[in-house]
Amino acid sequence: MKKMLVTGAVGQIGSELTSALRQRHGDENVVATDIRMPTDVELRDSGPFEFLDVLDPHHITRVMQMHEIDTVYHLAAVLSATGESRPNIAWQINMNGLYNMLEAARQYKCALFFPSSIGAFGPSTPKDNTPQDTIMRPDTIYGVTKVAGELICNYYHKRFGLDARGVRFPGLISYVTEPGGGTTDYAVEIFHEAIKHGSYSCYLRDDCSLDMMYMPDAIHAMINLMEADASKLIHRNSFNITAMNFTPAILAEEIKKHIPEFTIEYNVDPVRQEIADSWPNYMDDSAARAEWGWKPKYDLAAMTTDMLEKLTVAIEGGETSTAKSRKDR
Ligand code: AKB
Repeated sequence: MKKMLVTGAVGQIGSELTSALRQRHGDENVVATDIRMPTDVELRDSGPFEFLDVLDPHHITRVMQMHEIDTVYHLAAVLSATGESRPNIAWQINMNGLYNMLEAARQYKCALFFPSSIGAFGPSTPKDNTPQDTIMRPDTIYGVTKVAGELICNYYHKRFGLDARGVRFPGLISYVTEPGGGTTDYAVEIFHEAIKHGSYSCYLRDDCSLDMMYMPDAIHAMINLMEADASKLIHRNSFNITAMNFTPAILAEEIKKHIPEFTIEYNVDPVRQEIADSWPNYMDDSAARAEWGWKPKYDLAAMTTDMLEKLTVAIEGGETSTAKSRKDR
């Protein structure tokens, strides 16, 4: 039986991944870790939880040894907008944290999942249909840590035979846990504001095109990639994956199909706009489709319908979105 460890388990991806892995592999076989205590009782009580700082290598190895871990999903990271306001912290957590996890994974012969991002690309990357293998010269600290992360994961695979795999995530949309500190967060905030107030003030330009994905597809992507036949993988770190592509104006039109009175205005934040402008309009994810069968289920229409339905229930029920949506599964 596999024993898994998730870092950043209280975060946007980690909370849903932990729950999905526990359903698949058994509650006791998935160790959730974070520097924050989960407020979601189910996440905290359904399986093992450890306080773990990814900057503490000794504690990491103790936890890995104690739980006999063989697979690590390393999700603890600082996102793009927070990274620009605190570059030093972004470097510490995103680079030193990854290095500590790779070293522990090497020592205990674990497989490791690393989430890269569209942020690994930069202004000189081809913007449309961005190829799998292309120019990667990001000009944000977040992007620098993502490119370096991809390279060091590949290095550990080549040099030490470590089974490191990863994807380049686009913006992720979820009704369970809200993101924090990202450039693509508007695509989640807009749903909360549409339901609560019928209007949204967007910090990106109306025509700013970015790749996006609904969280259930992101969870499947991580699990499927880690379970994929290694002999079929030509690439490892990291695969372009996308599910849909839209601008704030297009998303607002889609929401209006469900909430006709919804209005949007634009109050552009120059820092986040500059970050978004340096990222691809849309990526080519054919390598992921060919090498491990990547295929998303949710397009813009399906995601919007599901998101509005689930989030409305959670908000009207007066529960946190996290607690409510977990019960609904
Ligand atoms: C961010 O906006 O920083 C993240 C990402 C695209 O990596 N959501």
